[in-house]
Amino acid sequence: MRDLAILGAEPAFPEALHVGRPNLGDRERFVQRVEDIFDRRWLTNNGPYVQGFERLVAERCGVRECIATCNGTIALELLIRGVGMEGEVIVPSYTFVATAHALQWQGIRPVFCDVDPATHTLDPARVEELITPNTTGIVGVHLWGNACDTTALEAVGRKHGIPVIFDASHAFGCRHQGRPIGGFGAGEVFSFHATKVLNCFEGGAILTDDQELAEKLRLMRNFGFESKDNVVYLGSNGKMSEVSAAMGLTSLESVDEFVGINRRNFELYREELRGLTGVRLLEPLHPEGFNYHYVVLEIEGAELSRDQMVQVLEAENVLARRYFFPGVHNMEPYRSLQPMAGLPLPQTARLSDIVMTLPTGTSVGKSEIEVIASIMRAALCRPEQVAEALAVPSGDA
Ligand code: T4K
Repeated sequence: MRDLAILGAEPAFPEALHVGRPNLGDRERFVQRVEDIFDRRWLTNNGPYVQGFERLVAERCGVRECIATCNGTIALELLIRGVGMEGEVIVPSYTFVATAHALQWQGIRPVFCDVDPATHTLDPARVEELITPNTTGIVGVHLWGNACDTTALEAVGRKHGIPVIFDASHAFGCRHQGRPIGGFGAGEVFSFHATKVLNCFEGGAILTDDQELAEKLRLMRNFGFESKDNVVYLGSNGKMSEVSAAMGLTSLESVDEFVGINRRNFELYREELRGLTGVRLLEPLHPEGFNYHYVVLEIEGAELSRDQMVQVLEAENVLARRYFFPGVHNMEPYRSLQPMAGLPLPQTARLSDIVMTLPTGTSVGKSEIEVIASIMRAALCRPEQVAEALAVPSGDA
């Protein structure tokens, strides 16, 4: 059996394995594009690379309009404002903090809703219970690339006359109900951050079929300028730069390959982790239309807790992450502003305690996955010894 670093052995990996290590496309193609940007001295403000990137993303998602932005958070802020949300908006707490910040930043109160334990996405029945006269919208998150129950959420939205939008930051390349994610609700937002399946260094996009909304969003993205010297709308600066679009175009050329590698990794993890008591791999809702960008484990009923397992792996230089611990409602400013927000969130609390994500992507292969699984297996074979060596007390989360 493998010796463990936590028990004094050398770490299994000399260099850290990350969750979110960027997938890089063809270096030459990217450099050519950057040379071209230099030659033409057009660096940002709706340049040709941004326009080309928008066209290709819209085409791929089968959506009329794509508005590229400097990151996913700004894209969310613009879309939230663009569809007229204010007052209170229902949102999961089990997400990356940016989903809620995009609301709070504009003085909108995020009302935290629990998630479905099977999919980790908004539970439509719980959403309905939280609607008040002040509710002006719903923001669903396609967490890990698993689509929300869009039909049920949109039905709730229609019933109460409020818009539903989706934070699809994790879901580029995923499908739902036979079509690509990007075209659901009043609009959807992608993140193209370095750690995402499609990467622009920093970047994001809003997708919508509503041309009037798209026009408004384009104004909002560029300070409200309709033409030179003519500001017709309250706006911000959400523009994507040409170099980010060049990276996006380069990533787009390789994204199917990245997804193929992610899928292979996912299947290897499934094989290697089979039979480990208390270790459950979250399966995709739609295996054929999934980007496999996150390898998500639930550690529950095992001889070691999730936190202990993360520590064991960290000692081996495997930087597993506790996404999305501890739930946004437990972070500031929400913890102070809404101290009771956690009461109706039992699934969020549970998932925050048991979920961890493992490294995948192009910098991880069969040998790394075999070693990671063997570390977990070895730790679970001698839980008392491991627990003793760790700072945190043993538990069975
Ligand atoms: N909504 C959702 C549901 C989201 O998940 C996100 C972002 C957003 C909205 C907002 O979209 P953006 O405004 O970011 O476009 C990371 C990302 O920064 C963040 O984009 C992402 N979600 C989130 C899930 O993950 P951190 O704070 O965990 O990042 P960090 O710095 O710890 O990096 C993650 C790992 O990746 C580290 O182990 C280091 C490694 N890494 C990172 C970068 C940037 C590299 O190896 N190379 C790199 O260049 O948030």
